[in-house]
Amino acid sequence: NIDASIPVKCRTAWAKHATTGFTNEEELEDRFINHVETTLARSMYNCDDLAAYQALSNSLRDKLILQWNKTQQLYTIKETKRLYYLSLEFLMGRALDNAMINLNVKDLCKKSVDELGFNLEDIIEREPDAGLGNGGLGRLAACFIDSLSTGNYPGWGYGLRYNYGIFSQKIINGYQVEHPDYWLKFGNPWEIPRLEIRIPIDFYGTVQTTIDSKTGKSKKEWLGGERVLAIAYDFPIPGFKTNNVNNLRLWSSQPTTEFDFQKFNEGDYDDSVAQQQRAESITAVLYPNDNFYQGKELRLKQQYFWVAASLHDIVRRFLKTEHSWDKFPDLVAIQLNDTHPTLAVVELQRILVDNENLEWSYAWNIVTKTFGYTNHTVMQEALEKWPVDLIGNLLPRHLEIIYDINLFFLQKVEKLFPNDRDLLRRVSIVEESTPKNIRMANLAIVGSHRVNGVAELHSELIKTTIFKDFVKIYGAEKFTNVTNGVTFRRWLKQANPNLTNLISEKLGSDDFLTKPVLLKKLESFINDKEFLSKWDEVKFNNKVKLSKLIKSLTNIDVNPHNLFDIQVKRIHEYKRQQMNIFGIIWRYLQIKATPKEEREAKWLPKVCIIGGKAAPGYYAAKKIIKLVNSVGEVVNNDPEIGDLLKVVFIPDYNVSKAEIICPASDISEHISTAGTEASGTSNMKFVLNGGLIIGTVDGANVEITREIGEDNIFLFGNLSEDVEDLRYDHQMGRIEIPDALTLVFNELSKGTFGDYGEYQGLIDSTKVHGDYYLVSDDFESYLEAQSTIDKEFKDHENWVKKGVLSVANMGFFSSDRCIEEYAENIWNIEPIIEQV
Ligand code: T68
Repeated sequence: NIDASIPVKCRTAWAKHATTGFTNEEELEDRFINHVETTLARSMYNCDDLAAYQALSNSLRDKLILQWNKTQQLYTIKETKRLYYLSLEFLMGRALDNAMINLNVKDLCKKSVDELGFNLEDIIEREPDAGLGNGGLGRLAACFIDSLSTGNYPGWGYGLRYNYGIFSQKIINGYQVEHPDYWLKFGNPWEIPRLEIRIPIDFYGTVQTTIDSKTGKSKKEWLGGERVLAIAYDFPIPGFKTNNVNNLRLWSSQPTTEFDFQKFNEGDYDDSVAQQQRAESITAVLYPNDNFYQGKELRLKQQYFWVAASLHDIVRRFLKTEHSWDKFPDLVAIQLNDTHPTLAVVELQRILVDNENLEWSYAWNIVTKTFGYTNHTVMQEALEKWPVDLIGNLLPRHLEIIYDINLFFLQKVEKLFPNDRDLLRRVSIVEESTPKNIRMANLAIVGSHRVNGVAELHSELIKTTIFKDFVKIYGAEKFTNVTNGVTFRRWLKQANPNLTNLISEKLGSDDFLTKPVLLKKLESFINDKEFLSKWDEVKFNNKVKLSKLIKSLTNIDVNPHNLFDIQVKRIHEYKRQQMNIFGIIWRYLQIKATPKEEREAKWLPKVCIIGGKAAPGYYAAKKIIKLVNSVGEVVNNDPEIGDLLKVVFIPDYNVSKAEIICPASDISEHISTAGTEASGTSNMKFVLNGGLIIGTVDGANVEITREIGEDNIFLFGNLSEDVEDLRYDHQMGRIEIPDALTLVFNELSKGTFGDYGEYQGLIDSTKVHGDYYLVSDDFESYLEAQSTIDKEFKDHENWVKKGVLSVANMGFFSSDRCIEEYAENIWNIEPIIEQV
C-alpha cells in the first residue's frame, strides 16, 4: 500500500539503485574508500588509524541501517507487542568489534583493512568507550539489548545521550583524580541523529483546574513554565547471526528555538543565555554514583526529561495503530531498570487522565499492566527518596497524581488490613518525615504488575526485608526472580577469541554462543591432556596480554607465570576492597616473617590486581584506592619480595579494559558482605573465561556454585542471615578483632605504608565504628580460603580441569536466558522471525 502512492517509473528507478550493504572484500573496500574520500574528506595520504576507524565504522553502519530499517518495518507490519527498556545507563563500551562479530564479517574486515594498509586491532583501539553508565546496572542494560536483538525480540532501549560519560580516572600520587570523559570529541559514527524528532518537555509552572461545561466535572491541566526539547539519537543494535537490528534511542536536550528576544532586546542577555545553558545542561553529564542516592534537582530533571520524551514516543507509536486504549498493555511493555524511571508511571497516568480524558481507575489499570520494575539493591543509602517540595516545584501536576495514587493505594490497604496504622505508614508512597519524601521504590511497586530481583538470594531478600509489607498486600506472586546474565558474544567471543576458537574446535561449531547448554559437552574432554594443555596455553597468553597492559599503564612488571588474583569493580565499602588489601598486607608481613631460604617453598608467587572507580564524593572509597597504591609502592619495591608478591592498581577500569582483564584471571574476588551485592555480573564473566573465584555466599555467587559445583569455587565468610546479629554484637562491643587483622592494623599504624592518619578512618570503621561491613568477622575465613587457593593452584592440571568444568556449566548465565525469562514471565512478548 505504501508503494501505491509512488509512480511506477520512480519505483523502478528506486529499486534499480537501491543501496545494499557490502557482502565481500571488494565491496567493503569500495565503501571504506568512499567514506574516507567523501564522508571524511581525506585521502590515502592522510588517512590515519582514527580516520580508518571512522571509515570502517561508517561502512558497517551503512549495513546496519539497512537491516535496521527492515526490522522496524517488520515490527510495524506485524503489529507486535514491543518491549521498552528504560535505563538511565547503558554501559556499551566499544561498538566496532561487536558489530563485526554480530554481523559475522570480522575476517572479511580484517582482510580488507589489511589490503588497504591498516591493522584491524589498531583500528579497534581508536574507538572511545561509550561509558554511559557506572557499573553493573548499566552494563546489564547493554547485555540485555544485545540479547533482545539476538533473540529477535521487538525491544527498544531508551536512555540519555550524556555528553560526558563516566569520568576517566587518573592516579596521581596514589590518589584518584577525575577527568571529564568527552567521548563525542571526534563525532560518533554509531549514532543516527534524528534531528527532526524534537519533543517539547516542560518543567515547573502551575496546575489549572477548569470545570467542563458539559459534564460539570473538574479537569486538571498542567501549564509548564520552562520548556526544553528532547532530540532523538538512534544507535542500531545488531543481533548475532540474525538480520534483526533493534534500536537504542538516547535523548539529548536542546533549548527551544524560541529564543527570548524580548529579554535579549531589553538587555537581559545573561538571563536569556542562562536559560539556553540550563536546557543543555540536562543531558550534559552522567551522575557518577553507584549504589548511592544523591538528591540533586538536575538528576530529577534528567529523569523526567528522559521519561517524558520516551513515553511521548511510545504513545505516538501506539496511537498510529489506531487501537483503543485498552489494547495498550497488549502492545506495550515497559521495564523500569531500578527506580530511576519511576516517574514514567506517573507520566503515563497523567497522559491518560489529563490529555486523553480517561477515567482514573480505567487509566490506572492500563498503567499497572504496562510496567515491570527491577530492583538492584537492598541497601538503604541507594534507595531513591525525592523531597516532596522538589517534585512539587519541578512537576506540580505529577505531585498531585502521586498523592492520588497513594490515596487510592492506602485505601486498598486499609480495607485489607483495617486498623494497622503502622502498616499504612510503612508502605505509604509519601514518607511523613520532615521534610517529606516520595519513596520511589514504593511508587514503582504500586505502579507495576511485576517486581523482580536480580539473583535468587536477592529476590528472596527483597521479599523478606525491604518489601515484605508489599508481599503481605499483593501476595508473593507479584514478586519474582530473574537471575542476571551476560552476553557470551562480547564476554567470550570478543574478549577471548582464542578460548572461543578452542571450544569451537572441540565442540564442532560455535553454536554454544547462542545455545550455551552445548558448553556442557566440554565435560567429556576433562581427561584429554592435549586439550587441557591448549586450554592452559590460552590462559597464559591472556595473562601475557594483561601483563603488557599493566606495564603500559603502571610501568610495573608482572610475571604471567604467577597466580593472577583480580578484583575489578566499582570501589565500595560493601564490596570490601579494603578486606582484600588488608589480606595483601597480611601476606606481605608473613612472607617477610618467613626465613629467606624457606620463602620460595612456602609462598606461592602472586600478582594482586585491583581496579575500579570511586564516586568522586565517596571519601572512604578514595582512601581505599590510595592504600592499594601505597601498599603497591612498598611491596613492589621491596627487594626481599621480588616476584613473590606484586600489587597493582589498574587505573581507569572500564568495559574495554574488562575485555582484557576478565580472560586473564586465575582467581577473581567477589567478596561483598553477605546480603549486600544484589547479583554481581563480573563473577559470571570471569568464570565464563575459565577463571576460578573466591567469594562470599552472596548474590549470584550462590547460583554459580550450584551450577559449577562447590569444588570449583572458594566460598568463605558469614551468611546473610547472620549479618544482623553480628552487627548488633559489634554495637554491643562483643566482638574482638582477630589477631591477623590486628597485625595488619599495627603495621599500618607504624607508618610502613605512609602516613597512618591517611588510613585511620578506614581502620576505625572496622575497629571502633561497629564494622558495618563485617571485615573483622570474615577476615580469618578469607585468609583460609586464600591459603586453600595457594595449595590447589600448585596441582596445576587439576586447577585447569576446574576451569574447564566451570565453563562447561556456565550456560545458565547467558543474558539470552534472562531475556527469555523476562519475555515469558513479565513482558509477554514473542520473537519475530523474518519470513524469508
Ligand atoms: C548493580 N547496581 C548491583 N547500581 O550492585 C549488582 N545505583 O549487584 C548487580 O549485579 C547489577 O546492579 C545488575 O543488576 C548498580 O550497578 C548503579 O550503578 C547505580 C547507579 C545509579 C544509582 C544507583
